Amino acid sequence: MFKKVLIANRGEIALRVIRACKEMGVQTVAVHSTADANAMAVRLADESVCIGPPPGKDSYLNIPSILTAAAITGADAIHPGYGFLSENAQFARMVEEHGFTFIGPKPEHIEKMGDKVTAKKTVQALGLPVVPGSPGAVESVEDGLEICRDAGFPVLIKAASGGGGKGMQVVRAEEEFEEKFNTARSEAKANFGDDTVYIEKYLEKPRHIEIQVFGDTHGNAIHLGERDCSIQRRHQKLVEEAPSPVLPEDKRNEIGALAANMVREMGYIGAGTIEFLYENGEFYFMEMNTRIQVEHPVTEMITGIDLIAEQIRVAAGQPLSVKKDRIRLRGHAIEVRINAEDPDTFIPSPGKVTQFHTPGGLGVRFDSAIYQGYTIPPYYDSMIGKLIVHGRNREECLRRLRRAIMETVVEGVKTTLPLHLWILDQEEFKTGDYTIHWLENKLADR
Ligand code: MV4
Repeated sequence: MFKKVLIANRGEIALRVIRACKEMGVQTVAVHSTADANAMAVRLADESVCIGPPPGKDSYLNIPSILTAAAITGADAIHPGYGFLSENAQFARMVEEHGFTFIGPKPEHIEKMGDKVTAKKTVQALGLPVVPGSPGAVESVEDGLEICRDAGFPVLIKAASGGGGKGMQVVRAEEEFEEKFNTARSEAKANFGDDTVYIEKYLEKPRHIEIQVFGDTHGNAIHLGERDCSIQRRHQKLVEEAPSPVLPEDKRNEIGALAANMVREMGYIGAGTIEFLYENGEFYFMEMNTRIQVEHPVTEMITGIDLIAEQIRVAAGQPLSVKKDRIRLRGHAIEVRINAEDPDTFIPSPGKVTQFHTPGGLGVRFDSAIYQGYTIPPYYDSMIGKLIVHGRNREECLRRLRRAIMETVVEGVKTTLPLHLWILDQEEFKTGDYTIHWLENKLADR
Protein backbone atom coordinates (compact mmCIF):
# COMPACT_ATOMS: atom_id res chain seq x y z
CA MET A 1 0.00 0.00 0.00
CA PHE A 2 1.08 3.59 -0.59
CA LYS A 3 2.66 5.54 2.26
CA LYS A 4 1.68 8.96 0.93
CA VAL A 5 -0.86 10.16 -1.65
CA LEU A 6 -0.91 13.61 -3.23
CA ILE A 7 -4.34 14.93 -4.18
CA ALA A 8 -4.20 16.98 -7.37
CA ASN A 9 -7.56 18.67 -6.86
CA ARG A 10 -9.58 20.99 -4.62
CA GLY A 11 -12.98 21.30 -2.96
CA GLU A 12 -15.13 18.45 -1.73
CA ILE A 13 -13.40 15.76 -3.81
CA ALA A 14 -10.00 16.64 -2.30
CA LEU A 15 -11.58 16.17 1.13
CA ARG A 16 -13.26 12.95 0.05
CA VAL A 17 -9.90 11.46 -1.02
CA ILE A 18 -8.18 12.66 2.19
CA ARG A 19 -10.90 10.94 4.26
CA ALA A 20 -10.42 7.63 2.43
CA CYS A 21 -6.62 7.87 2.84
CA LYS A 22 -6.90 8.56 6.58
CA GLU A 23 -9.08 5.49 7.05
CA MET A 24 -6.50 3.43 5.14
CA GLY A 25 -3.56 4.75 7.17
CA VAL A 26 -2.16 6.58 4.15
CA GLN A 27 -0.57 10.03 4.57
CA THR A 28 -1.89 12.88 2.45
CA VAL A 29 -0.53 15.90 0.61
CA ALA A 30 -2.89 18.66 -0.47
CA VAL A 31 -1.81 20.98 -3.26
CA HIS A 32 -3.55 24.33 -3.51
CA SER A 33 -3.62 27.61 -5.37
CA THR A 34 -2.95 30.88 -3.56
CA ALA A 35 -6.75 31.43 -3.57
CA ASP A 36 -7.23 28.14 -1.68
CA ALA A 37 -4.76 28.67 1.18
CA ASN A 38 -7.68 28.51 3.67
CA ALA A 39 -9.31 25.45 2.10
CA MET A 40 -10.52 22.63 4.35
CA ALA A 41 -8.41 20.11 2.38
CA VAL A 42 -5.29 22.12 3.28
CA ARG A 43 -6.26 21.98 6.96
CA LEU A 44 -7.07 18.26 6.99
CA ALA A 45 -4.16 16.96 4.92
CA ASP A 46 -0.93 15.98 6.65
CA GLU A 47 1.03 18.37 4.41
CA SER A 48 0.24 21.00 1.82
CA VAL A 49 2.08 22.68 -1.02
CA CYS A 50 1.11 25.91 -2.78
CA ILE A 51 1.35 25.30 -6.52
CA GLY A 52 0.51 28.68 -8.02
CA PRO A 53 -2.08 31.40 -8.64
CA PRO A 54 -5.81 30.71 -9.10
CA PRO A 55 -6.18 30.31 -12.89
CA GLY A 56 -6.39 26.53 -13.46
CA LYS A 57 -3.51 26.46 -15.94
CA ASP A 58 -1.19 28.03 -13.35
CA SER A 59 -1.99 25.60 -10.50
CA TYR A 60 -4.41 22.63 -10.65
CA LEU A 61 -3.57 22.11 -14.34
CA ASN A 62 0.13 22.90 -13.94
CA ILE A 63 1.74 19.50 -14.41
CA PRO A 64 5.37 20.48 -13.59
CA SER A 65 4.25 22.16 -10.33
CA ILE A 66 2.22 19.12 -9.27
CA LEU A 67 5.01 16.67 -10.07
CA THR A 68 7.47 18.87 -8.18
CA ALA A 69 5.13 18.95 -5.16
CA ALA A 70 4.96 15.14 -5.26
CA ALA A 71 8.75 14.87 -5.46
CA ILE A 72 9.55 17.25 -2.59
CA THR A 73 6.97 15.68 -0.26
CA GLY A 74 7.97 12.12 -1.14
CA ALA A 75 4.49 11.08 -2.26
CA ASP A 76 4.25 7.71 -4.01
CA ALA A 77 0.90 8.18 -5.75
CA ILE A 78 -1.30 10.96 -7.16
CA HIS A 79 -5.10 11.02 -7.06
CA PRO A 80 -6.49 13.39 -9.71
CA GLY A 81 -10.12 13.59 -8.45
CA TYR A 82 -12.56 14.69 -11.19
CA GLY A 83 -12.19 17.52 -13.71
CA PHE A 84 -8.77 19.23 -13.97
CA LEU A 85 -6.15 16.58 -14.97
CA SER A 86 -8.26 13.50 -14.22
CA GLU A 87 -8.74 12.50 -17.88
CA ASN A 88 -5.48 13.86 -19.24
CA ALA A 89 -3.59 10.83 -20.63
CA GLN A 90 -0.39 12.84 -20.95
CA PHE A 91 -0.54 13.70 -17.23
CA ALA A 92 -1.14 10.05 -16.29
CA ARG A 93 1.86 9.10 -18.42
CA MET A 94 4.11 11.76 -16.90
CA VAL A 95 3.08 10.78 -13.36
CA GLU A 96 4.22 7.21 -14.06
CA GLU A 97 7.40 8.33 -15.89
CA HIS A 98 8.41 10.32 -12.81
CA GLY A 99 8.10 7.23 -10.65
CA PHE A 100 4.70 7.91 -9.04
CA THR A 101 1.54 5.84 -9.36
CA PHE A 102 -1.42 7.47 -11.11
CA ILE A 103 -4.60 6.52 -9.23
CA GLY A 104 -6.67 5.90 -12.31
CA PRO A 105 -6.66 3.82 -15.49
CA LYS A 106 -3.77 3.36 -17.91
CA PRO A 107 -3.02 6.34 -20.21
CA GLU A 108 -3.93 4.19 -23.25
CA HIS A 109 -7.43 3.64 -21.88
CA ILE A 110 -7.90 7.34 -21.06
CA GLU A 111 -6.79 8.17 -24.59
CA LYS A 112 -8.98 5.56 -26.26
CA MET A 113 -12.12 6.76 -24.48
CA GLY A 114 -11.24 10.43 -24.97
CA ASP A 115 -11.66 10.06 -28.71
CA LYS A 116 -15.40 9.44 -29.12
CA VAL A 117 -15.13 7.73 -32.51
CA THR A 118 -12.47 5.30 -31.25
CA ALA A 119 -14.42 4.78 -28.02
CA LYS A 120 -17.60 3.90 -29.91
CA LYS A 121 -15.79 1.46 -32.20
CA THR A 122 -14.02 -0.13 -29.23
CA VAL A 123 -17.10 -0.67 -27.08
CA GLN A 124 -19.18 -1.87 -30.02
CA ALA A 125 -16.54 -4.51 -30.79
CA LEU A 126 -16.73 -5.56 -27.13
CA GLY A 127 -20.49 -6.07 -27.28
CA LEU A 128 -22.07 -2.85 -26.00
CA PRO A 129 -25.12 -1.46 -27.82
CA VAL A 130 -24.43 1.81 -29.69
CA VAL A 131 -26.63 4.38 -31.47
CA PRO A 132 -27.03 3.60 -35.19
CA GLY A 133 -25.06 6.00 -37.38
CA SER A 134 -21.76 6.47 -39.19
CA PRO A 135 -19.25 3.66 -38.61
CA GLY A 136 -16.55 6.27 -37.99
CA ALA A 137 -15.57 9.83 -38.87
CA VAL A 138 -17.60 11.52 -41.64
CA GLU A 139 -15.40 13.46 -44.05
CA SER A 140 -17.79 14.92 -46.60
CA VAL A 141 -21.34 16.24 -47.03
CA GLU A 142 -22.03 13.46 -49.56
CA ASP A 143 -20.94 10.70 -47.16
CA GLY A 144 -22.91 12.38 -44.37
CA LEU A 145 -26.12 12.53 -46.42
CA GLU A 146 -25.75 8.86 -47.27
CA ILE A 147 -25.57 7.98 -43.55
CA CYS A 148 -28.63 10.15 -42.86
CA ARG A 149 -30.67 8.40 -45.55
CA ASP A 150 -29.85 5.07 -43.89
CA ALA A 151 -30.40 6.19 -40.30
CA GLY A 152 -33.38 8.44 -41.06
CA PHE A 153 -33.86 11.97 -39.72
CA PRO A 154 -33.44 13.45 -37.18
CA VAL A 155 -29.70 12.89 -36.77
CA LEU A 156 -27.11 14.35 -34.44
CA ILE A 157 -23.67 15.45 -35.62
CA LYS A 158 -21.10 15.06 -32.84
CA ALA A 159 -17.44 16.07 -32.44
CA ALA A 160 -15.00 13.17 -32.06
CA SER A 161 -12.96 15.16 -29.53
CA GLY A 162 -16.11 16.50 -27.87
CA GLY A 163 -18.12 15.34 -24.93
CA GLY A 164 -20.29 17.35 -22.61
CA GLY A 165 -22.48 18.39 -25.51
CA LYS A 166 -20.17 20.96 -27.14
CA GLY A 167 -20.30 21.22 -30.90
CA MET A 168 -23.38 19.02 -31.42
CA GLN A 169 -25.90 19.78 -34.17
CA VAL A 170 -29.36 18.26 -34.54
CA VAL A 171 -30.41 17.92 -38.19
CA ARG A 172 -34.11 17.37 -38.85
CA ALA A 173 -34.21 17.40 -42.67
CA GLU A 174 -31.94 16.86 -45.66
CA GLU A 175 -32.06 20.56 -46.69
CA GLU A 176 -30.36 21.72 -43.50
CA PHE A 177 -27.67 19.05 -43.48
CA GLU A 178 -24.87 20.83 -45.34
CA GLU A 179 -25.03 24.01 -43.28
CA LYS A 180 -25.18 22.14 -39.93
CA PHE A 181 -22.40 19.80 -40.99
CA ASN A 182 -20.12 22.77 -41.69
CA THR A 183 -21.13 24.48 -38.43
CA ALA A 184 -20.42 21.28 -36.45
CA ARG A 185 -16.99 20.97 -38.06
CA SER A 186 -15.95 24.56 -37.46
CA GLU A 187 -17.24 24.48 -33.86
CA ALA A 188 -15.34 21.24 -33.27
CA LYS A 189 -12.19 22.83 -34.69
CA ALA A 190 -12.62 25.99 -32.60
CA ASN A 191 -13.41 24.12 -29.34
CA PHE A 192 -11.14 21.08 -29.54
CA GLY A 193 -8.63 21.84 -32.30
CA ASP A 194 -9.97 18.83 -34.22
CA ASP A 195 -12.72 19.05 -36.83
CA THR A 196 -13.47 15.30 -36.89
CA VAL A 197 -17.23 14.66 -36.59
CA TYR A 198 -19.49 11.60 -36.72
CA ILE A 199 -23.21 11.09 -37.09
CA GLU A 200 -25.84 9.30 -35.01
CA LYS A 201 -29.57 8.84 -35.14
CA TYR A 202 -30.96 11.51 -32.77
CA LEU A 203 -32.89 10.07 -29.83
CA GLU A 204 -35.67 12.52 -28.93
CA LYS A 205 -36.62 11.58 -25.37
CA PRO A 206 -33.92 9.51 -23.73
CA ARG A 207 -32.83 9.27 -20.11
CA HIS A 208 -29.18 9.48 -19.08
CA ILE A 209 -28.35 6.26 -17.26
CA GLU A 210 -24.75 5.41 -16.42
CA ILE A 211 -23.20 2.20 -15.12
CA GLN A 212 -20.44 2.27 -12.49
CA VAL A 213 -17.70 -0.20 -13.33
CA PHE A 214 -14.43 -1.25 -11.73
CA GLY A 215 -11.49 -3.36 -12.85
CA ASP A 216 -8.35 -4.51 -11.03
CA THR A 217 -4.92 -5.83 -12.04
CA HIS A 218 -5.97 -9.41 -11.17
CA GLY A 219 -8.51 -9.76 -13.97
CA ASN A 220 -11.56 -8.95 -11.83
CA ALA A 221 -14.23 -6.69 -13.33
CA ILE A 222 -17.51 -5.70 -11.72
CA HIS A 223 -20.44 -3.34 -12.19
CA LEU A 224 -22.17 -1.60 -9.30
CA GLY A 225 -25.48 -0.83 -10.91
CA GLU A 226 -26.61 2.42 -12.48
CA ARG A 227 -27.18 6.06 -11.69
CA ASP A 228 -29.96 8.01 -13.36
CA CYS A 229 -28.63 11.49 -14.14
CA SER A 230 -31.41 12.80 -16.37
CA ILE A 231 -32.11 15.88 -14.21
CA GLN A 232 -29.68 18.29 -15.86
CA ARG A 233 -29.41 21.79 -17.27
CA ARG A 234 -26.93 22.74 -19.99
CA HIS A 235 -25.10 19.44 -19.49
CA GLN A 236 -24.67 20.13 -15.78
CA LYS A 237 -26.26 17.47 -13.61
CA LEU A 238 -28.32 18.75 -10.68
CA VAL A 239 -29.79 15.55 -9.23
CA GLU A 240 -28.62 11.93 -9.49
CA GLU A 241 -30.30 8.83 -8.17
CA ALA A 242 -29.81 5.09 -7.90
CA PRO A 243 -31.44 2.88 -8.84
CA SER A 244 -33.11 4.49 -11.86
CA PRO A 245 -36.88 4.73 -11.27
CA VAL A 246 -37.52 3.28 -14.74
CA LEU A 247 -35.03 0.43 -15.07
CA PRO A 248 -36.33 -3.12 -14.57
CA GLU A 249 -34.03 -5.59 -12.82
CA ASP A 250 -33.51 -7.80 -15.86
CA LYS A 251 -32.35 -4.82 -17.94
CA ARG A 252 -29.95 -3.77 -15.17
CA ASN A 253 -28.45 -7.24 -14.99
CA GLU A 254 -28.17 -7.44 -18.76
CA ILE A 255 -26.42 -4.10 -19.32
CA GLY A 256 -24.35 -4.55 -16.15
CA ALA A 257 -23.02 -7.90 -17.34
CA LEU A 258 -22.15 -6.41 -20.75
CA ALA A 259 -20.38 -3.46 -19.09
CA ALA A 260 -18.36 -5.64 -16.69
CA ASN A 261 -17.43 -7.97 -19.53
CA MET A 262 -16.20 -5.02 -21.59
CA VAL A 263 -14.03 -3.83 -18.67
CA ARG A 264 -12.55 -7.32 -18.28
CA GLU A 265 -11.80 -7.70 -22.00
CA MET A 266 -10.17 -4.27 -22.20
CA GLY A 267 -8.03 -4.90 -19.14
CA TYR A 268 -9.37 -1.64 -17.76
CA ILE A 269 -8.05 -0.84 -14.28
CA GLY A 270 -9.79 1.35 -11.71
CA ALA A 271 -13.13 3.15 -11.56
CA GLY A 272 -15.03 3.98 -14.72
CA THR A 273 -18.48 5.07 -15.76
CA ILE A 274 -20.17 3.95 -18.93
CA GLU A 275 -22.78 6.50 -19.95
CA PHE A 276 -25.82 5.43 -21.92
CA LEU A 277 -28.92 6.97 -23.35
CA TYR A 278 -31.95 4.85 -22.42
CA GLU A 279 -35.10 5.05 -24.51
CA ASN A 280 -38.00 2.62 -25.04
CA GLY A 281 -36.29 -0.05 -22.95
CA GLU A 282 -33.03 0.05 -24.96
CA PHE A 283 -29.53 1.20 -23.98
CA TYR A 284 -27.28 3.12 -26.36
CA PHE A 285 -23.63 3.83 -25.45
CA MET A 286 -22.73 7.52 -25.28
CA GLU A 287 -19.27 7.74 -23.74
CA MET A 288 -17.04 6.29 -21.04
CA ASN A 289 -15.64 8.46 -18.25
CA THR A 290 -12.29 7.20 -17.03
CA ARG A 291 -12.42 8.94 -13.64
CA ILE A 292 -14.33 8.92 -10.37
CA GLN A 293 -17.44 11.06 -10.80
CA VAL A 294 -19.12 13.77 -8.75
CA GLU A 295 -22.16 11.52 -8.23
CA HIS A 296 -20.24 8.41 -7.02
CA PRO A 297 -21.77 8.70 -3.50
CA VAL A 298 -25.21 7.47 -4.61
CA THR A 299 -23.56 4.21 -5.66
CA GLU A 300 -21.65 4.09 -2.37
CA MET A 301 -24.89 4.52 -0.44
CA ILE A 302 -26.72 1.64 -2.13
CA THR A 303 -23.71 -0.73 -2.21
CA GLY A 304 -21.92 0.19 1.04
CA ILE A 305 -18.64 0.19 -0.92
CA ASP A 306 -16.07 3.01 -0.52
CA LEU A 307 -15.26 3.70 -4.17
CA ILE A 308 -12.27 5.95 -3.42
CA ALA A 309 -10.71 3.29 -1.17
CA GLU A 310 -11.22 0.75 -3.98
CA GLN A 311 -9.50 3.11 -6.45
CA ILE A 312 -6.52 3.38 -4.12
CA ARG A 313 -6.37 -0.37 -3.43
CA VAL A 314 -6.57 -1.25 -7.12
CA ALA A 315 -3.90 1.35 -8.05
CA ALA A 316 -1.62 -0.23 -5.42
CA GLY A 317 -2.01 -3.57 -7.19
CA GLN A 318 -4.40 -5.14 -4.68
CA PRO A 319 -7.51 -7.00 -5.82
CA LEU A 320 -10.94 -5.39 -5.51
CA SER A 321 -12.14 -5.96 -1.92
CA VAL A 322 -15.59 -6.90 -3.15
CA LYS A 323 -16.53 -10.05 -5.03
CA LYS A 324 -19.12 -10.04 -7.79
CA ASP A 325 -21.63 -12.38 -6.11
CA ARG A 326 -21.46 -10.43 -2.82
CA ILE A 327 -22.67 -7.16 -4.34
CA ARG A 328 -26.19 -6.22 -3.27
CA LEU A 329 -28.01 -3.03 -4.20
CA ARG A 330 -29.87 -1.86 -1.11
CA GLY A 331 -32.64 0.74 -1.08
CA HIS A 332 -32.54 4.05 -2.89
CA ALA A 333 -30.16 7.03 -2.85
CA ILE A 334 -30.44 10.57 -4.25
CA GLU A 335 -27.80 13.27 -4.50
CA VAL A 336 -28.48 16.96 -5.02
CA ARG A 337 -25.64 19.23 -6.03
CA ILE A 338 -25.54 22.46 -4.06
CA ASN A 339 -24.12 25.31 -6.10
CA ALA A 340 -23.33 28.81 -4.90
CA GLU A 341 -25.58 30.29 -7.58
CA ASP A 342 -28.76 32.30 -7.84
CA PRO A 343 -31.47 29.58 -8.02
CA ASP A 344 -33.43 31.59 -10.64
CA THR A 345 -30.69 32.92 -12.92
CA PHE A 346 -27.86 30.44 -12.18
CA ILE A 347 -25.46 33.37 -11.87
CA PRO A 348 -22.56 32.37 -9.59
CA SER A 349 -22.66 33.76 -6.06
CA PRO A 350 -19.18 33.55 -4.51
CA GLY A 351 -18.42 35.21 -1.17
CA LYS A 352 -18.27 34.66 2.56
CA VAL A 353 -20.37 31.92 4.17
CA THR A 354 -21.70 33.68 7.28
CA GLN A 355 -23.86 30.87 8.68
CA PHE A 356 -23.53 27.16 7.97
CA HIS A 357 -25.33 24.16 9.38
CA THR A 358 -25.32 20.70 7.84
CA PRO A 359 -28.22 18.25 8.09
CA GLY A 360 -27.89 14.91 9.84
CA GLY A 361 -29.79 11.85 10.98
CA LEU A 362 -30.30 8.39 9.56
CA GLY A 363 -29.41 8.05 5.88
CA VAL A 364 -28.10 11.61 5.46
CA ARG A 365 -24.65 12.44 4.11
CA PHE A 366 -23.24 15.88 3.36
CA ASP A 367 -20.02 16.02 1.29
CA SER A 368 -18.65 19.54 1.26
CA ALA A 369 -15.43 21.44 1.86
CA ILE A 370 -17.01 24.68 3.06
CA TYR A 371 -17.32 25.86 6.66
CA GLN A 372 -18.72 28.83 8.55
CA GLY A 373 -16.51 31.85 7.83
CA TYR A 374 -15.10 30.34 4.62
CA THR A 375 -14.96 32.59 1.57
CA ILE A 376 -15.98 30.84 -1.65
CA PRO A 377 -13.50 32.07 -4.29
CA PRO A 378 -14.87 33.27 -7.66
CA TYR A 379 -12.37 31.34 -9.80
CA TYR A 380 -13.76 27.82 -9.74
CA ASP A 381 -16.83 25.70 -10.36
CA SER A 382 -19.73 26.87 -8.20
CA MET A 383 -20.49 23.47 -6.63
CA ILE A 384 -19.98 23.89 -2.86
CA GLY A 385 -21.38 20.60 -1.65
CA LYS A 386 -23.50 17.54 -2.23
CA LEU A 387 -26.37 16.33 -0.09
CA ILE A 388 -26.89 12.61 -0.40
CA VAL A 389 -29.73 10.72 1.23
CA HIS A 390 -30.42 7.02 1.46
CA GLY A 391 -33.72 5.30 2.20
CA ARG A 392 -35.30 1.86 1.94
CA ASN A 393 -37.20 2.94 -1.15
CA ARG A 394 -37.59 6.00 -3.39
CA GLU A 395 -40.51 7.40 -1.45
CA GLU A 396 -38.67 7.30 1.87
CA CYS A 397 -35.66 8.80 0.13
CA LEU A 398 -37.68 11.73 -1.24
CA ARG A 399 -39.20 12.48 2.18
CA ARG A 400 -35.77 12.32 3.79
CA LEU A 401 -34.33 14.60 1.12
CA ARG A 402 -36.95 17.27 1.74
CA ARG A 403 -36.38 17.04 5.49
CA ALA A 404 -32.60 17.27 5.08
CA ILE A 405 -32.77 20.27 2.71
CA MET A 406 -35.03 22.06 5.21
CA GLU A 407 -32.41 21.47 7.93
CA THR A 408 -29.55 22.86 5.86
CA VAL A 409 -28.43 26.44 6.48
CA VAL A 410 -26.08 28.26 4.11
CA GLU A 411 -26.12 32.05 4.60
CA GLY A 412 -24.06 34.79 2.96
CA VAL A 413 -24.22 33.37 -0.55
CA LYS A 414 -27.13 32.30 -2.75
CA THR A 415 -27.49 28.55 -3.32
CA THR A 416 -29.49 26.20 -5.49
CA LEU A 417 -31.17 24.60 -2.44
CA PRO A 418 -34.52 26.38 -3.11
CA LEU A 419 -34.43 25.03 -6.67
CA HIS A 420 -34.06 21.50 -5.30
CA LEU A 421 -37.12 21.97 -3.09
CA TRP A 422 -39.02 23.12 -6.17
CA ILE A 423 -37.89 20.08 -8.19
CA LEU A 424 -39.04 17.83 -5.30
CA ASP A 425 -42.51 19.40 -5.61
CA GLN A 426 -42.92 18.61 -9.30
CA GLU A 427 -45.27 15.78 -10.18
CA GLU A 428 -43.01 14.36 -12.92
CA PHE A 429 -40.10 14.19 -10.50
CA LYS A 430 -42.22 12.50 -7.83
CA THR A 431 -43.35 9.83 -10.26
CA GLY A 432 -39.93 9.48 -11.90
CA ASP A 433 -41.41 10.40 -15.27
CA TYR A 434 -38.69 12.61 -16.75
CA THR A 435 -36.23 12.73 -19.66
CA ILE A 436 -32.93 14.61 -20.16
CA HIS A 437 -34.94 17.60 -21.44
CA TRP A 438 -37.51 17.73 -18.64
CA LEU A 439 -35.80 20.23 -16.30
CA GLU A 440 -34.92 22.77 -19.01
CA ASN A 441 -38.45 22.69 -20.40
CA LYS A 442 -40.00 22.91 -16.92
CA LEU A 443 -37.74 25.85 -15.96
CA ALA A 444 -38.72 27.67 -19.13
CA ASP A 445 -42.41 27.76 -18.13
CA ARG A 446 -41.87 28.10 -14.38
C1 MV4 B 1 -27.22 12.21 -27.91
C2 MV4 B 1 -28.54 12.67 -27.70
C3 MV4 B 1 -29.54 12.14 -28.48
N1 MV4 B 1 -29.25 11.25 -29.45
N2 MV4 B 1 -26.99 11.31 -28.87
C4 MV4 B 1 -25.09 15.24 -24.88
C5 MV4 B 1 -23.74 15.18 -24.27
C6 MV4 B 1 -23.00 14.17 -25.05
N3 MV4 B 1 -22.18 13.41 -24.19
C7 MV4 B 1 -24.04 13.34 -25.71
N4 MV4 B 1 -25.27 14.04 -25.61
C8 MV4 B 1 -26.38 13.62 -26.24
N5 MV4 B 1 -26.19 12.67 -27.19
C9 MV4 B 1 -27.98 10.85 -29.62
N6 MV4 B 1 -27.71 9.97 -30.59
C10 MV4 B 1 -28.76 13.62 -26.68
C11 MV4 B 1 -27.67 14.11 -25.96
C12 MV4 B 1 -27.99 15.08 -24.95
C13 MV4 B 1 -27.86 14.79 -23.59
C14 MV4 B 1 -27.39 13.58 -23.13
C15 MV4 B 1 -27.24 13.31 -21.77
C16 MV4 B 1 -27.60 14.27 -20.85
C17 MV4 B 1 -28.08 15.49 -21.27
C18 MV4 B 1 -28.22 15.77 -22.63
C19 MV4 B 1 -28.72 16.99 -23.05
C20 MV4 B 1 -28.84 17.26 -24.38
C21 MV4 B 1 -28.47 16.32 -25.33
